[in-house]
Amino acid sequence: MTESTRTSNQALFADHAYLLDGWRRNVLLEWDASGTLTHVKSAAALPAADVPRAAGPVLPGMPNLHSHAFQRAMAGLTEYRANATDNFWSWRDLMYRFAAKISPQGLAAVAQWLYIEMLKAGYTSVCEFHYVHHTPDGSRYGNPAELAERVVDAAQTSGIGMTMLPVLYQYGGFGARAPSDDQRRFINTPESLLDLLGTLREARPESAALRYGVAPHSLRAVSEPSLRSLLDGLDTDLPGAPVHIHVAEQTAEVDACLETEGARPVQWLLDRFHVDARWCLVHATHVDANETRALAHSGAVAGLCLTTEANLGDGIFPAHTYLDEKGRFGIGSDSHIGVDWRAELRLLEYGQRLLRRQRNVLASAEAPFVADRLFDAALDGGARATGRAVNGLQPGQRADLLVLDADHASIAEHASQAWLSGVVFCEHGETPIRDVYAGGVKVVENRRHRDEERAYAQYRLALAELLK
Ligand code: NGQ
Ligand code: ZN
Repeated sequence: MTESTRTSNQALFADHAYLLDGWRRNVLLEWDASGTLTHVKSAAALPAADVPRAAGPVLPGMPNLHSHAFQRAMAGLTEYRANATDNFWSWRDLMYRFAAKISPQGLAAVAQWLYIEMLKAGYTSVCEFHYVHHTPDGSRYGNPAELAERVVDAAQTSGIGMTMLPVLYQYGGFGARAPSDDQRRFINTPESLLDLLGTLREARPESAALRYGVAPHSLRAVSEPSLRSLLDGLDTDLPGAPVHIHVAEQTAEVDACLETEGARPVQWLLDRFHVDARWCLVHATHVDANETRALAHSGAVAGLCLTTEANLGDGIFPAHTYLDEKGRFGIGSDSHIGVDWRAELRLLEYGQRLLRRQRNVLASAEAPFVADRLFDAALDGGARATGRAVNGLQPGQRADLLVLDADHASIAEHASQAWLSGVVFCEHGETPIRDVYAGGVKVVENRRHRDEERAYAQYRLALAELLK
């Protein structure tokens, strides 16, 4: 990112901004040349003429803690019944066929468009759970990090902050089953994956906008010893870096884990590894009461991907109990059937309402406005999962800012207390998010990203190629 693409002033004055303690008036936000907030002052004097004034109320940007970028290209293409019992596993077969076809250029174009969609929706960070590493026949590219580099470049060009998590996919199922042919683009050993990560870090060094971690794909795809050597290697190379894993998304994998390992997946992981705040357990859908409590107390983040979990028929995470136990969560768009944090939060609450036949289930005595409570929690948990400084409007965090349209029909004439409720629960036409800053750079203005025409044209070409 060159200096000339930055806004000339590294400051913004907001008549209203959502700080850690809620909506505040007359807030002056200032950041440094690297895009990190240096001052956040409420009840500030009206700004000097050279400080731009936000066009509406300012929210912090939301992290998206789970993405498989290539899957954006198949959104809407698996919504038909191909056999009598269509389920997660038959969807996975279709997804594998898609993954087999993606080229480096195609992946770059899909990721570029996806990250622009994310920014326009108010996601300013993404954790990319990246597992398509090799050529279609399973051999290495000349550069083993070829595909991961394309994804990192797409993030950097779009302006979104990224946590890149190269995935260790080693086995085809519990009990170290051999991988199938349609998994061959994914397969690594802990050593080859750490090598790939080393190559990637050299080519695309970490910065305030880019961090690395690892993702053992799932308990199905690694063994206890391979997970241990991956984590040992990570601790040598990048101590404390984020670790994300899919877990307990489907009842069939809970059953298989019980059968081969003698324990439920989340319990198994908590018993054998030091699962703490650096971990993100993606889905964690099927947890019993003990696991729910233990997961909440571990400090790990539950990575909830509500629209994908609904789309794939996964099940419903026990969010009410988990929040009662002070469990941490963040949200992800995962398969990108939709890219909108508002929809994820809404569905999180609606699943609980439908189950319990009550309203405002995920509110609490201290936080009666459910949208505010879920927004705060998803920001905090999401930020933690990124391992980056993106936790809200406070000094030391990134200048990731969303400017709302105060004239939007979902919030116009409402008191500020009801703004987040309108933003999350109402769906009336276009998004109420007007402008977006990522790391202090205004990347979306008046609902348009600076590169969207070019990126969309390339996305369509890539899609046409994939669907040929
Ligand atoms: C994935 N997606 O890695 O993209 C997985 C499917 C698997 C979700 N779990 C593959 N939603 O779990 O084996
Ligand atoms: Zn996933």
